Amino acid sequence: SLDKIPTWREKNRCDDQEDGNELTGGGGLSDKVSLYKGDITVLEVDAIVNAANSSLLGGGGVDGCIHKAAGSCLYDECHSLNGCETGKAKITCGYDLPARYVIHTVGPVARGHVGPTETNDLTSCYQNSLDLMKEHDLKTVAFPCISTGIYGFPNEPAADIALNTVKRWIEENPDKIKRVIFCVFLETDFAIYKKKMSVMFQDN
Ligand code: AR6
Repeated sequence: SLDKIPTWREKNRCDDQEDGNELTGGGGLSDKVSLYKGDITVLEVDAIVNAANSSLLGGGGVDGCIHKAAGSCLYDECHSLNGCETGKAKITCGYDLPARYVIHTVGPVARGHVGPTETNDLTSCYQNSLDLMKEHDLKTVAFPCISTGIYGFPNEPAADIALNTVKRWIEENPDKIKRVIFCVFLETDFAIYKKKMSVMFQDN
């Protein structure tokens, strides 16, 4: 369950104690984020985010894994949603998943190119997903590295957008979310997130 996934602060507890910081637990930004490497479909959270395509009818990558684990009722509900535009998000039940809901968002097709459109669209994916969480009063969420697989968004700038957008959203909505798990699948993304999170979530 979620108790087994440490928050960023818990993971860096030794450093905290050496620095003499108070372990208040629950207040700051680093109490609300986690870095997890593995399959997003096993996570027992209120919602997992799916890196879908505009048809919302499934595909490869994390989308294929989520549909396989959730079962065919997810396809049926997605079929009733009439697709989703790039940067937007729609919510469904989680069906056979341990997660209660799935938030389907459509990342930009970048094919290696990061311009203003790709940047804005990827930012919107994270923002609109978190706005849906708030709207439905959901408190714990896991994000995959949206657009960085089949859609070809370069990993490093994608991680910057994911982390900065989530950080800003939590700061603007301090009571609305309990935990955001950055669920990476590849070792390269794990290393990128770890490095950036160490700088961003040091002592707050
Ligand atoms: N759990 C967590 N992350 C995963 C998993 C998993 N089980 N499987 C793959 N990833 P991608 P995109 C990672 O390609 O780039 C689909 O066909 C993967 O390593 O799934 O947004 C859709 O239908 C990568 O880091 O999504 C769309 O057509 C990340 O998830 C298209 O692909 C995203 O890679 C969307 O492409």
